[in-house]
Amino acid sequence: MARIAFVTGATSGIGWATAVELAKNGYHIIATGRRTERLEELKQEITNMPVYTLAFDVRDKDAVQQAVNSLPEEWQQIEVLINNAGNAHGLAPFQEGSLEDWDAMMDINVKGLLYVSHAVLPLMQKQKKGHIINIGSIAGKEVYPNGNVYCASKHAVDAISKAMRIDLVQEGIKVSEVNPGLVETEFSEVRFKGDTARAASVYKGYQALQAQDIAELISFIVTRPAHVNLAEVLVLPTAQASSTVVIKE
Ligand code: NDP
Ligand code: 8X3
Repeated sequence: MARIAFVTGATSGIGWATAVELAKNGYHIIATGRRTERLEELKQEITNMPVYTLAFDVRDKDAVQQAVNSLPEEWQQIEVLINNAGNAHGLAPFQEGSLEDWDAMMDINVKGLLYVSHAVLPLMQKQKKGHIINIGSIAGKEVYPNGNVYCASKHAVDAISKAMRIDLVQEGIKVSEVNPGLVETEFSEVRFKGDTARAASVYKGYQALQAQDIAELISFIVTRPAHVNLAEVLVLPTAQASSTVVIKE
């Protein structure tokens, strides 16, 4: 029977690399995100396994449910859910924070993850098995200057992951949390609202993690034997020791 992985935020960065890597490991891929042209490009790139695309905004709970309901029968037995869609919006002191940015981070990183999980879970419950991987962050373990609401959103992902693991263990569903440090993706371009020079400076002077590093880690986690759950992993570039300690040339 086909092994199916549902990946949110598959249009770039960690999600894209994870979709490609899981396909290499024999998974049929449900790739999701808002940018339909990117979803088409991903479909072209993954030639070894079937890919089904769903375009929706994770903030829209009705759209999330409709997208999952629209899956053809042969795509409904989802074994792996990668809750990856998310971003930071802004990097400002709390007292200068933008309500729009705060809404975006809480709505996407926290509520979006809840909506997708809520929609996909019944499909796993029917099978009495499944594996949910939530992409948290070092920002869910520490708070750093100006990180305030992004850190809060990732602390929420940390709490939700622990809570899911406790409640879903009786359903035979594994829950894992992957918490990366600095990964060079479109993340900083989004955080700095298209300021590419500022975004590039985040990754200068040291070797940042690449999306592929996280994809390989996720692939390792989902391919462990049935009795093994890698519950939580913190993965950092070698030059990074904490949110605020990064050794740059
Ligand atoms: P990218 O910006 O490259 O990718 C973000 C992905 O999230 C895109 O595919 C985007 O798709 C999707 N997304 C964003 N908003 C929405 C939305 N409203 N609805 C649906 N999809 C959405 O960043 P990364 O790959 O780095 O980020 C992936 C995850 O990793 C995030 O949760 C991030 O917080 C986390 N992370 C990143 C780190 C880093 O340093 N890069 C470190 C630690 C954690 P689209 O725009 O097409 O909708
Ligand atoms: C992304 C890493 O350090 O920008 O979660 O918060 S960081």
